[in-house]
Amino acid sequence: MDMLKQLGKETDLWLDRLLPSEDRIPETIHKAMRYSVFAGGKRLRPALCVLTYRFCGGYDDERIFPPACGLELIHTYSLIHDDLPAMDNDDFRRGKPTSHKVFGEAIAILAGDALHAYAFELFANAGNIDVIREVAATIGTEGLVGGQVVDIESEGQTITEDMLLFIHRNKTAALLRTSMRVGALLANADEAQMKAVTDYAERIGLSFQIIDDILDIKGDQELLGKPIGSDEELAKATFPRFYGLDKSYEEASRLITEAKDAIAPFDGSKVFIDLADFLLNRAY
Ligand code: GRG
Repeated sequence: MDMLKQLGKETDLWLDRLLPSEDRIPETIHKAMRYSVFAGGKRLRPALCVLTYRFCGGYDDERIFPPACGLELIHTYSLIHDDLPAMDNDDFRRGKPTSHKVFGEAIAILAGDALHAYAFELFANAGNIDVIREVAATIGTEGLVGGQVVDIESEGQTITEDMLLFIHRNKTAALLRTSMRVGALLANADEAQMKAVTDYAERIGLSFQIIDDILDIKGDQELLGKPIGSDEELAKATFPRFYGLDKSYEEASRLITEAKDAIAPFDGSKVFIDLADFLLNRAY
């Protein structure tokens, strides 16, 4: 999608500007941080943040790109830790060997920790305490960490629909939702905008993880930049495992329709409608 690619390029320029350079001491950790951040990725979270900021009336790139990059740093941190031997034990991510394969486990863990810490510096510099509170809550036990714990504990177990929804909402949808809400908060969105943005984000967020599950079964490894079939190997709690492939896609599609309906009445919503359609039918 052209719009996503363009925003991705702008985000990369900002990330390069913001991250410590590789020759700063200790070089290893700065190399490891940059390695994973610049390994690729769609830059969806910063794009959602910037687009929402503009949708809600914001116009200052200098104000929105640093916290938007902070969201990408949190996301990259979660991927590094997710791939560790103690978690999903994956060797490839974004088309390259994972951080622990290149730098060893200790540096990979620390690279995640350092990205986490630096992201909060960027959020703090945005000068809005609600942003800091919201991102912190999204990462903790009521967000990514909580979702990841249930995800790990449910491996090989009989799953219920409630568990499945809990995992997907917390592990994936929460950060997408917060990415949009950070953009809205920094543009001083009104209540109606905030509600529309939140309703839209929750639905595309859940649908995004359903499509991720489907792609892990029938996606193209080259395009995805990682081997497929790992969910099956670890007997993960996924939508296709619970509902089958066809019903999973139907559910993702239903959520995308609801997301579009939530935002459609607002001026400037076309970009989000196109994005929702792209996310439903994405191949990577
Ligand atoms: C507290 C941040 C934090 C981490 C600890 C490891 C962990 C808890 C949570 C894992 C969360 C996780 C990896 C969720 C998967 C989300 C997902 C669908 C990732 C793929 O996102 P894309 O497709 O990836 O946007 P790219 O590479 O394009 O950025």
